[in-house]
Amino acid sequence: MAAKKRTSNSASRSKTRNPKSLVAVVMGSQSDWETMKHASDTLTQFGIEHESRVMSAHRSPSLASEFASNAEERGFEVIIGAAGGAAHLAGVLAAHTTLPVLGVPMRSEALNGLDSLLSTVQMPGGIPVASLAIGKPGAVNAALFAVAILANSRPELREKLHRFRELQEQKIRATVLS
Ligand code: RP5
Repeated sequence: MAAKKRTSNSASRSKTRNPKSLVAVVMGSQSDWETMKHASDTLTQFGIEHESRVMSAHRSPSLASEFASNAEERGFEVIIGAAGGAAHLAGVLAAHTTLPVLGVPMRSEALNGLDSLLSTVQMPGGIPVASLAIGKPGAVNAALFAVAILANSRPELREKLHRFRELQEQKIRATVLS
């Protein structure tokens, strides 16, 4: 419980720490942070300023719509939206911005994330959400996808991405099974 509280505070603090954040990591509940911390950690690994926030499409709808409406003006270039159940946060964020929105379905208790996946991926035509995998792999890949988007106009970031892939492959080539 204490760890959860710290997580929430650190997510809130990041808002004030990073006035020039390029990526917003938005999640529907504090309970999503354990998973979405992997997105934040991956962005940090690439040296990308970002802001992690909790806001909900159904529990704080005004906050979610306000945040997405102002995101472009605030300098964000990508929004990652994570939610579990039929919460549909990424779709709601996407409805209020033309920035790319990357959706991460959270693993849910009742349906193991299938509900989250469908509510994120099945966007009706006209308002796109790029949907990633359920849970931690989706969180990591959302961050890597954000890096790839930002790298289109930042050659140094493209270089980091190439290096990341090279190291990843080297690790696999070096794997010895005993
Ligand atoms: C969604 O409901 C959140 O994204 C979370 O994954 C799920 C459960 O939230 P809590 O009841 O744990 O706050 O809105």
